Order: sequence, then structure tokens, then C-alpha cells
Amino acid sequence: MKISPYSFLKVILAIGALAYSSFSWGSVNLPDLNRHKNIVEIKLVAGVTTSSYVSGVKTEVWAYNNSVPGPTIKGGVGQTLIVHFYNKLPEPTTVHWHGLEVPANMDGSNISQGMVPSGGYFRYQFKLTRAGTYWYHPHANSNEQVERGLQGALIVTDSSDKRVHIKKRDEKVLVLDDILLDENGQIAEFATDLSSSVDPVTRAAELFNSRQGNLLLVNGKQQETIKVVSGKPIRLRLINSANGRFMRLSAGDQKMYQIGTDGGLLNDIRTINPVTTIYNHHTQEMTSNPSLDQGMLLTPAERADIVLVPQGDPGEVKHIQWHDTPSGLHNTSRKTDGSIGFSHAHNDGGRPPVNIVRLKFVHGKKGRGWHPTLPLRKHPIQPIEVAHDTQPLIVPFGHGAPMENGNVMFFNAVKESGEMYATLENLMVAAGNQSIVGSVPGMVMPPVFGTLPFGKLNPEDALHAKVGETRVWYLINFTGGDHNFHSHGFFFQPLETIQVNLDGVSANDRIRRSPMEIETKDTVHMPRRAGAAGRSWTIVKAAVRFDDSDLPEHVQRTAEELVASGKSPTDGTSGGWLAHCHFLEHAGGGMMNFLNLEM
Ligand SMILES: [Cu+2]
Repeated sequence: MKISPYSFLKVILAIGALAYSSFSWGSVNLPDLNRHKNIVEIKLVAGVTTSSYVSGVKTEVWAYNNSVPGPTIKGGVGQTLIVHFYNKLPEPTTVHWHGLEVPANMDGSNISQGMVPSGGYFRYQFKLTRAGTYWYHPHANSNEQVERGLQGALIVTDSSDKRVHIKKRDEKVLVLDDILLDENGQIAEFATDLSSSVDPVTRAAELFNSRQGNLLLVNGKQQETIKVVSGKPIRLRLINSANGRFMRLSAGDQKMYQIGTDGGLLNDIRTINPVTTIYNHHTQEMTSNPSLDQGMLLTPAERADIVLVPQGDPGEVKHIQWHDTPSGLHNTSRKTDGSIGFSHAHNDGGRPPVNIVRLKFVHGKKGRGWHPTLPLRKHPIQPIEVAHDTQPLIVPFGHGAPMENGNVMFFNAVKESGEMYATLENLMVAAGNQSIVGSVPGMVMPPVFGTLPFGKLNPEDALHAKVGETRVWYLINFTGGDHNFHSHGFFFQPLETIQVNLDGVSANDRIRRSPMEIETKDTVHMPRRAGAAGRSWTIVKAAVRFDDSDLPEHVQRTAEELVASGKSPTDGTSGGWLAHCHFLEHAGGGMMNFLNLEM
């Protein structure tokens, strides 16, 4: 079968009706090698194998234990996880335990440990500290290695999970990916590989937008099927493992509730509004309502725990659908002077919905709906107290114009961040002034403050904090595209999103504040700026405390395990905690910073 590389829709229509692959949920066998009840000990091998994403085509993939996604690792809070990791890939790799509160030198980032060479071995060992839906993936050449299939779920449970009142057998993990296949059904060449045959204009687009695929995958296949009984709730743990694709899910008339996020259960259950669609007469396709109040949105690497209460008759089939989301996608083109230009894409958010999960109603004793014990959490999440003078950790998000070869420089740091912060705060005071009507003069262009892509970032220019300190992440998106922010080692609590536009007519148009409900996150969406470059930006603030004092004592890390700095790891110490955009092409292109955490 020939696959057109850039027409997502056509691929889905052409192959959407074909058979599902034969393996089912988390069926990969993962024996626990240790009989001690407080230890989960497993063997994990990264290697090259094939997968049948498209009927009749064997796609070469890179996989953990020969499976995409890799085996689901499960454990309880307080248990120690030991992973014997073998690298049978043709290149170096690491394993990053996304979201887990691990000792710094077990974090698997490219600065927390040395690379595990091809043919090499590494022993990971750490305690499971907090219930939640996590995942593991490489942190070396990540955009290629994750796209090729290296990704797997890791589930940590505690006694609060029983209060959800859904049996283990009615709980499913959905690893949601989006991959780009070439016309032979193989993983397409990577724009980040400058020696590839990808042309510069295409390269620049893949870097700006992060890789947008042409095939959606749920647990490594085009569609997942779940047998359901009317009125009997199921619990779904969603993981967005895509390089750059947003996953927004909805299930029509089926009731869905969000109960958990990256770092475990929420304080309050949230009802998920279904995504409405309209018919587009020009494209003759359905288009999803762009409002983010609709559906369950996951940006890359985010997770959500949801409960779905099926309603239907035996024999009926209903669907969970993927819906597109506008995210500031860019088109690129060759200009007459030979340079590469970029503009906002017309089709941004306009792709039609795709059925990704079949809910197949079967006969059974009709369920009586969902009756959890409330509140779900035995111990509600307590807000991190932030003093007025808490020092911000400043992380700017920006990029340069495409170079001749299509490469794009991204950054998450500037040399004069204090000066930039002062400029921003002053302009925001003016923008919030009700007595000023019309545009507020001023401009903030990050290059003025000395952009520092990750490769050029020295420890002294990176972020600094002390163990035990409470700080505020002050994340600024200067770009016309969306990003997200992921910090290693420590969860944060998002506080508010502030959209600043100096060109607004009144103070209310110039500064829009959206407070966020309390939750435990390690990855948060950074919406694009609302107006012109330099004249508008989006700020996300999040509270963080650099210790484990909100955890039970027996799982807390020691101060020695938290300390990390200097960018270069040694055998025993980490070179810092990474903080970066999780659009993998952006992170790889330099949109990455690190925290020097000291005693
Ligand atoms: Cu980004």
C-alpha cells in the first residue's frame, strides 16, 4: 500500500477500516523477577523489531521488549522498582521516568546520567512515591527514538484508587501516539537529521510544528476495542506519547469525567464536555469546535485519568473520537530571495474527527452507574503556599527564523533573564492600567536579552534553587505557536495563565487572567501569544517546592538525592534537573533549560 506522507485524513480513510492487530491491553508479559513484596524487579530491553501498523506492511520500529508501546510497568507507592535495562539499539539511549520523583542520577535525562551505549547496560533503582499515570521513554535523540516506538506506561497505585470503585479489570491504559509513515509504510525520515533527504522547507515546518504524523495510534494500533456493558463504568488512563500532536478526546453522548492528572487523582471530579462538530461545506468534512472547554485535551506527554459511563444497547457500537485542536501551526515556503518564510497555517485545528476507540456494547448485568467514594483522595492536595516576594524561575519560550538548510534554533533561556522579567512586569503594570485607553507603548524581543539555546547554556546562566525552597515557575511563551512545559523531578501546581496583549483597547483586552484549578502536574500547556510578536505573550505561573515534604516520610528522597547541578553528570551525581518544552523537535532544537538544585 502506498501511503501519502502528509495527508493524515486520507491515510485514515484508506486504512481505517482494516483489521485491528491481535494483541490487546497491556498483554505484554512483564515478569517480576523479585519475590520480595516491596520490590518490583524487571528486565527492559530496547531493540529493533517490526510492527504491523498498516495491514500487509511490516514497519521497522524501535521498541521496549519487542512491543510498541512497551510493557506497562505497575507498582504501588512505597515499592522499589529495579529495572535491568539493556540497550540493543544501534545508538546510545537512556530511560527517562516521566513524572516520577526519582533520585537525580536515576532520572535518565541526557544530563542526569551518561548515555547507555549501544550494547550497554544500566541498572535503574528507585522508590515509587506517588500514585499516578506515568510513562517512560528515552531522553537521548528523543524525537527520533520516541517516534520509532520507544514509549511505555508506568502506573503507580495507592489506597485512594479503591475509592474510585472501578475494578482493575475495568481499567485500561490508552497510549495515544501519532506517527509519520512514508509511502512505503516506514517511519519517515527525520527533519532533525540534517544528513537526511528532507528538503529545507519541509524541515522548517516539521521543526516549527513539531512532527505531525499521518497515522494515529492507540496502544500501537489504529483502533482499540473495549467491550462495555451499559451502566458499568470504565476507568481509562490516557497518555499522549506523540512528538507534537495534541490529543483531544470526546465520546459523543457517553458521559465522561476527569478524575486524575499527571500526578494522581484530582481534589474534585470534572465533567468532560463533549466536543461539538460542524459541517464544513468547503472541505465537505466535519470540523471540531475549537473551544478547549470541550473534550479532554492532552498536549504531548500529559496524562489524564478518566471515567466513562457507557450507555447503550447490546450489539451497539459507539466511539471515543480524537478531535483536532488549533495550536498555532505554521506553513513554510521558499521566498524569492531564497530564504524560508513562515506563516500561520489555514488548516490549523481543521482536521475531521477520527474514531480511535470502539465501545462495543455486550450483554451483561446492567450496571448501576458510577458511585465513587467522595472525596476521591483520602488526603486532598494542599496548595503550595506562595509568598508575595517568592522569586520566579524564569523560562522564556522562543525561536529564531529558519536557516538556509531549514534548521530552526529554539531556546528556553536568555542571558539577562532578570532584566527581561523587570521589563515584562513593568509593561504589564501599564497594560493593566484602566485609565490608559488604546495601545500601551513598548516591546519585548527576547534576542535583546541574549537567547541561550540548550547547547549554549552554561551552569551559571541556568536556573538556580535550593533544596526545600518554594518557587514560582514563570513561563513565558513569546511565540505564535503553542508549547508546553515539562520539569523533571518535581511536580508543580499551575496557578494561572495570563495573556498579555499591549495592543488591546482597554485594560481588560490587554491582560486576561485565567486562574487554574489545583492539580499535581509535571507538564502544562503554554498557549500561543494572542497578538503581534514583541507586543504580546502568554505567561503560565506554577508553584513548586523543591522537596518531598508533601509525601509520606517513608518515600521521601534525601536532600543528597535531590541535589543536581553543573550540566555534566558524573558516576554518582546528576548534572541538573531538566525543564523543557515537550514538543520533542523543540526540545531537541534547544528549547530546554536546567535547574541547578543545591543544598
Ligand atoms: Cu515547544
